[in-house]
Amino acid sequence: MSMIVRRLSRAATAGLVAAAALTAAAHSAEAADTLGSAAAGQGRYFGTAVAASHLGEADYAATLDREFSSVTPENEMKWDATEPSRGTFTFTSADRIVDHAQSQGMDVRGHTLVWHSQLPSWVSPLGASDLRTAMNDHIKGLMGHYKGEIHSWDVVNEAFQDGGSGARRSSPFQDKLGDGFIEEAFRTARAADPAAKLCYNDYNTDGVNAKSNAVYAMVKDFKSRGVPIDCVGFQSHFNSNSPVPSDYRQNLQRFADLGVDVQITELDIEGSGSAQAADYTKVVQACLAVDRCTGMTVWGVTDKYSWRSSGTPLLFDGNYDEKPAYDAVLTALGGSGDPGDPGDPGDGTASCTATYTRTADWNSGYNGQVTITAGGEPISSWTATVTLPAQQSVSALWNGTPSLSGNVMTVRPSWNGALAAGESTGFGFTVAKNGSDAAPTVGTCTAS
Ligand code: G2I
Repeated sequence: MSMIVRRLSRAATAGLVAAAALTAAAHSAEAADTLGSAAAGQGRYFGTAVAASHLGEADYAATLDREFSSVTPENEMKWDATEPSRGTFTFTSADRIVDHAQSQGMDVRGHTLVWHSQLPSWVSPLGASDLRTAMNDHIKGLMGHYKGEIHSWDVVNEAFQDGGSGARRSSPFQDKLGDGFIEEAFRTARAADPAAKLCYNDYNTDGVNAKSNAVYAMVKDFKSRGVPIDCVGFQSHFNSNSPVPSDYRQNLQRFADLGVDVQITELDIEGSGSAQAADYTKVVQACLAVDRCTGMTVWGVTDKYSWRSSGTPLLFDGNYDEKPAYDAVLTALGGSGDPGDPGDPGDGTASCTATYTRTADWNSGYNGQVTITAGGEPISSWTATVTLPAQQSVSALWNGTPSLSGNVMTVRPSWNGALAAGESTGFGFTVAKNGSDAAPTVGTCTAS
């Protein structure tokens, strides 16, 4: 019952999703200086893994919203998170991510439907026929809830063993259902959401080796027998023990030549500085060299939340500052790099800053001045907010048009809206202290 309610409410928001996507498209046409917009210029998406628990952190959300055009829930769509007891689906955390992504016009990758890891404890003891039913019900329940909202699903994850054998990995599915479980999962998935691209996803398959050969043989077989598979995901977790393979591009290309899309799904590269940047460049260039490489996803926004906590493998450091690897990726994607941060000259984005000073002071009052300075582009108007301490009140304001709501004063230009890039104007005001000498707070300046 609860699932039916969620499905209806998700369908009801579809119009909003379309509107958000349009907004994002308009943004990307203006500024090719973010990962998402630069990748869009190459006909690709640029995504990141996201954890619902970090969305409330302002810098995390700001970096995510500014830079990325696709998100993958890092853990929230896994079996243990979505069906902790049989037949009872919980989508709260996954919905948070999907709703956030849609509000920003981002696409969503689904990760993952059938995997030996992060399984709830009720799955493994099931007998073969029950397990088959449970697997198909899980796929239908999860894909049904997000029908039409996920661009690509990792239908089966990591079903092959590491090492030289090319054999399937032991798992409840493999051990009880045999090789056919993968095919069955893909057929069930196609029926559950015909619009989603259905992917097989794995690691250590990034170069040509015994494991990738085994996946290659499976995909070739699926294509020849009409088993519905649309893409192969290459996780691409790299470090000094597992460097970017020299035949990465060739490997992506041979899969693409089978008639599937390829995607880089969980990219991270341990290291720092120019060496890490050079490795990221190789990966991006490999994807761009393969027509059917439709997009890339890094496995997290910031080093501080990476699953590889000590490896600093991502594009933003713990302070959300762009690393050399970020600049390398942006450049490889054909983006403008520096100077191209928001507010830099030539970025096409109207911006401004507001700074406050007290210009006069006496026992019962003071005069304040807010200086408004345009960013790297000319602006036609600006808005700034000034929040006064509770006791204080404004008795006069000049060179601006105020509107008051409680103690928050929103100020727009009177005659001084249009500013050249870098040019300043300002407004002044007189405040009655009413016993409080505290300073007002000036909010973010917005420009158009
Ligand atoms: O291991 C890296 C990735 C390999 N490919 C499949 C991915 O799904 C996998 O992601 C990682 C997540 O990044 C981790 O965040 O999968 C791990 C589990 O296999 C995730 O770690 C788990 C911790 O082990 C749990 O202790 C924790 O409760 O994350 C959970 C949720 O925070």
